[in-house]
Amino acid sequence: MEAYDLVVRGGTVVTASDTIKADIGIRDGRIIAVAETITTGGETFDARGLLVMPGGIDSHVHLAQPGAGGVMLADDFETGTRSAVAGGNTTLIPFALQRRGESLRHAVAAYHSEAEGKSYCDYGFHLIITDPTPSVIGQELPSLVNDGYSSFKVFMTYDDMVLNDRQLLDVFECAKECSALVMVHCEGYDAIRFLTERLERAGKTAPYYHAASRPQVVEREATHRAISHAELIDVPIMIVHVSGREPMEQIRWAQQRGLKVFAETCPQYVALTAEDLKGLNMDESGGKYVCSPPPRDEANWEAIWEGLKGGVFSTFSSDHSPFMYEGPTGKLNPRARTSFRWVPNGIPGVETRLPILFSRGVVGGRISVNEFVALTSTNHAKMYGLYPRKGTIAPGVDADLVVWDPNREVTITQGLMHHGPDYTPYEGQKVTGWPVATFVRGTCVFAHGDVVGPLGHGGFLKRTTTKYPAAEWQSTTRRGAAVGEGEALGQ
Ligand code: DUC
Ligand code: ZN
Ligand code: ZN
Repeated sequence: MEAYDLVVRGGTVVTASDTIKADIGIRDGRIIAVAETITTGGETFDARGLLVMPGGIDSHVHLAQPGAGGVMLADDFETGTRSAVAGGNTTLIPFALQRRGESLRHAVAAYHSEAEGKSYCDYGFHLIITDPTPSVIGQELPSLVNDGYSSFKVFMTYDDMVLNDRQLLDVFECAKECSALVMVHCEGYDAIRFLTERLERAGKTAPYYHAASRPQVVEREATHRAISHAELIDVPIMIVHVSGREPMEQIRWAQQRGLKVFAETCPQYVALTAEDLKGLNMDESGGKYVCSPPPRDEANWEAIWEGLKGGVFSTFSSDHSPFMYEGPTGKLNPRARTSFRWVPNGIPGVETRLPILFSRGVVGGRISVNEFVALTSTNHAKMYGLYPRKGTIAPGVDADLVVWDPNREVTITQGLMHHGPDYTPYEGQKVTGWPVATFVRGTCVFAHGDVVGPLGHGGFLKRTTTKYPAAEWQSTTRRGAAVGEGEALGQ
């Protein structure tokens, strides 16, 4: 028997802390050796001139989820995970959405049957709590946390999902008792409704006004409210999809006070602007960019970079929430043409997350390649109970790797994508840095532009609760090695 099933040879191995030249020996889906030179071995993957990093972990994706008004997402587990591995990801954490009146167990079972046998990469589930009844809070949540669903998301807006302050506090208290992590969508429901109605009365119904109906002040207020509730209960929270300076500054303020407040941001907040929502000429093509919170402007991109560099953000996720553009369930559906309020909220991005951060961040000189790994993989594993099995390169861990060409220049276009929707909001954007191959537990699932399967290779991940004490938690998830500390990579 060969000592290894596969050796990835000659690459530059990058983790959140180190950059070294090494070979990686893999057996039975796990990394067995990381050594200067491995001479024995079965199959070889030649990684000379390339980076070898822990596969991307995207902890914020929506797959096979019903949207408002019964509109379905354009990605199920097959197409969504196909797109994910083509973008260098090896683990996703999508959501199991509880519909009001439904038991959480029932929701979780339904998502398992959507995912089983239909995933190219590994996956866990966060729970979306829309109906925190006494039995959900008292029985279902604690037992589900125990079964490996150790994080839940709550919404401060959306008719069919919003929780009031009392409900938020109940969920926060439950999370504290079971050591779960609560993810919070921070936008104020009443303010959005008020602004939406005012815009509609003035005839301002084009997709562009989606951004005007959800200004940063609405996000800032809700962010502050969520932080206050978390402080009251003394529970860690994760503020998701932070879009600009105002909410970022609230989070930084909370962190400086020692509160256990973590934060996530996404590609749309460093690569799209509200101007994109104008479309070609204030037309419906602006709907392609409708997501919540909306993209802001270039000054706010700089604020997000400040937060990424300064450690305000632990994770960079896609918030992949794909809808078709054309067709009866798309962004252009007949109702959506009457007002921005009916345009399905969300954009695809699981395949372009790594290239956008690498290009604008690492190649752009804003973050180190080690920080890139921390923000796209390691910190997701740490925050959501998968570390060290996932999120790093070391003997004994799962052989989840992305082999990356740091110099490849690509123009993002729909024709390159492997996802379900009929467009990418990043069409025409030029990036430097692109995945060459993706390995999930030692199996090559993507190479040189093609998804090579096997479908069904991905399995469910039972996640633990995060046991780091707050201070250590913050210091281990805030950043990887800073620019200059790692190897320069000749860029
Ligand atoms: N919130 C999300 O987290 N994803 C998509 C849309 C939204 O509002
Ligand atoms: Zn959200
Ligand atoms: Zn989302």
